Amino acid sequence: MKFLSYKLLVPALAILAGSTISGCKPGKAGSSVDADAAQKVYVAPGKYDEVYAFLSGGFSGQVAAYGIPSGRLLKVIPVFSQNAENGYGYSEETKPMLNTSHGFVPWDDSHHPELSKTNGEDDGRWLFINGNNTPRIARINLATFKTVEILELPNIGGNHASPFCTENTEYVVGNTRFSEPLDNSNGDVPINSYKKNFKGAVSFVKVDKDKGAMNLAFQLIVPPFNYDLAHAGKGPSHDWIFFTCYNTEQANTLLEVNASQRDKDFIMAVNWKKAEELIAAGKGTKITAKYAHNVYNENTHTATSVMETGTQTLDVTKFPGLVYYLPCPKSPHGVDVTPDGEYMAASGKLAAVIPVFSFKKMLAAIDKKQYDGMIDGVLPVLKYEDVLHGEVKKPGLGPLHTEFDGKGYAYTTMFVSSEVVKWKIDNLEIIDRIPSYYSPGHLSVVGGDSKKPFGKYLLSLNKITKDRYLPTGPELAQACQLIDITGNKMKLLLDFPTIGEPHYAQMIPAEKILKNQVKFFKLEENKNAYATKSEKDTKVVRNGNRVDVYMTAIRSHLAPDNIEGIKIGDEVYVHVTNLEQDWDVPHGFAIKGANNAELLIMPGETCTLKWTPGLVGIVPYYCTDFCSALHQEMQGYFRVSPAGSNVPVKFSIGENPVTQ
Ligand SMILES: [Cu+2]
Repeated sequence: MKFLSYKLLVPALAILAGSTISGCKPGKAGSSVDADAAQKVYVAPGKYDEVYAFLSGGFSGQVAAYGIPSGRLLKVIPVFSQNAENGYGYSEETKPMLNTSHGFVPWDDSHHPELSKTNGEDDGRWLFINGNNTPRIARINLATFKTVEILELPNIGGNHASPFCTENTEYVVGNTRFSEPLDNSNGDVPINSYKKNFKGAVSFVKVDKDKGAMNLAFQLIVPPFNYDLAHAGKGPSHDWIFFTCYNTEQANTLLEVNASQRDKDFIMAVNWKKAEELIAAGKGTKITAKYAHNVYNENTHTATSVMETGTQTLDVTKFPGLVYYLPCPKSPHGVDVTPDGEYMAASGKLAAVIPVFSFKKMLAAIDKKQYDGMIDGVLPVLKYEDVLHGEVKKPGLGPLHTEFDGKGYAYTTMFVSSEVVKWKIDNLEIIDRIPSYYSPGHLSVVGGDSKKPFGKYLLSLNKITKDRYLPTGPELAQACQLIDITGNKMKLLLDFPTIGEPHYAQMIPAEKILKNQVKFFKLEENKNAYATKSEKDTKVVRNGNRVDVYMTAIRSHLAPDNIEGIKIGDEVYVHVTNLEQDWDVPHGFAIKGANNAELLIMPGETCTLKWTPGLVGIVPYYCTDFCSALHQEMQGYFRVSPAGSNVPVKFSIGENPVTQ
């Protein structure tokens, strides 16, 4: 690193950073709301919202579902973090979901929700989301709003460019933010040997078209840049997927400065169809790799975790025609493909323009083989002018991410100048700009990354909310702003706070989700190994110091409700089956002093709480979910005796005690 350049750059970056907080703060924050805004977001009591918004929780590791336009929080869906609200990651059935090659990882960072697509349109079946820290991709079933699969990705660090899906969800991808030595190589190398020993890896995860089941089909080994975001082509560009690359300088320290040296970084265009053909033709190299594959079975209501041992790879330097690089102004964040699949808008967060690339021109440039150089001597870099559709001039400061409304317009967030800018795709003219409070990262238009955007609403996902809400100590809620994009001018409708960081969101018309909703789990289909399908089958079974309690819950009692013969030193597994067969009747379960957690059990489901009693005495347990008028009566007692005591196992409810 040249120290001189560092000194020169720092003041410029400081100015950019400073302007985030004060310089570009739009004045009179609340004044730009139209008189009819309240009417446009008012959803009358008892009425449904028009749109679902799925927001990542960022550092909370979760996803939250909101109703739009009201901004009402509908549900937090636990994914990569244990969740006290429903016992996800605490119950014996769900603990395996958080297993990784590093062991149990109970808290991650979730960034990009991605709806599954059919023919380039959101189909409302699944929502994918990336675990950023310990690299993983999760799949949520939108019929149950439960996380049903988590696949770890080997060979990468920071699964940021993920999980973007191809036009028919053939694949979801994950690309590395932190290039690192491959898992099967000796990673005990000097960090400053970065250029020699570090690699990038792009994961292609195959998605079963009917069941949604994921498996790691192959990885492309690519140069050790930092990869930020991606989007797949559609229509004419169906076979391609595009990734933004920054730190093409390949710096390993002080990236703030050292990764901003070059005037242009790259968009990496990958011909995934060709990669798929090469793998099918046996051209892949199998390498060892350890990664967890966790599946939640919706019949057993139980997750299992399997450790995979290898993956197929293709070294892109050995297969001409797999990847091409498009020069792109400084440190691009988003790369977003227009609904017709013809243009790719990139957003260089340190760039003064928004470059828009032409897919047609890209193919022509590839045909002509007039390159602007090679990476690693073999990977072609195309000429900027040859592939450019044009530049959106003076869009604002810090363009980050673009989505589309299907009417020929694009919307881009400006992080530094805190605004959303609307521009026209064909002539690249700026049509409108609206302040955002403050520092928006991603934005989301309903269906805005699909082939047929629904449009109507735009969410600006904001990092800083100083002065927008009542103060809550040092930590303030991050937030969304809902913007009406039906007219020529954008109109601010609503602010609402979110869980964690609303890093990115996807929005979909509610009808596409509503039609598949599961209202309860059928008891007769419950295949949980410890399910108890009627009260007469409840029991307590001792096997050495393991005690299994087969319990049922129904309004308004737990059966059995008197249990004796538990001893200090026992490991007690309480398997609670909720016998209800109706919508919206969960039961809860809690034991005094249980160190693990509590449970929340859906109708027809079985959940297990592991409890290690610590004190001799009487220990109450009860239902924690207010289920009925006599919810407060829904309780029971354990009797805990000293280790080695002779108190027999005995369990009962009501007038008909049963003993074993
Ligand atoms: Cu209850």
